[in-house]
Amino acid sequence: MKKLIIFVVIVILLGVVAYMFQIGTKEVANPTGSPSPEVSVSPSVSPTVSVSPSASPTATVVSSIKTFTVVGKPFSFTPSQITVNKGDTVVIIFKNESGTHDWKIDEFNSATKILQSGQQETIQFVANKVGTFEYYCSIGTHRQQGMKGNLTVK
Ligand SMILES: [Cu+2]
Repeated sequence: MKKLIIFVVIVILLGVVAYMFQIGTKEVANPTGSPSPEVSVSPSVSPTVSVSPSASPTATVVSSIKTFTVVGKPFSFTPSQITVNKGDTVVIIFKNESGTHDWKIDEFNSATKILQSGQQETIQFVANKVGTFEYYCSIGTHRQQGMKGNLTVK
């Protein structure tokens, strides 16, 4: 009787061990297959976020072009007062109505050629500093006789 009981216990133990071994091999085999494909998807999402900062600077940069037609004659400029904002691009269309003249402003290194009666020339410069600057005709004593004006940059 004792040999039979021991034999039955050994068979049961072997069955339990065999059952646990099967479960153990199944649990090891499963995890390696499924998780890896989900991890590799996420990195492709982030680059689309970095596009937005380039949109805002266009609103803050306000640089305008201010165009003035200045008529020169003995011995005056019309107009004799021009006002712009700092940073503006100033375009001067100088029309010489009578005599020999030019239009010159030292502080912005800008001048027309010497023009004869009836000629005109367009020049431009950037008003990059604040103040009141005199423009004038550099021919003879025309400046002293009144061929001058003021450019005010605010
Ligand atoms: Cu002149």
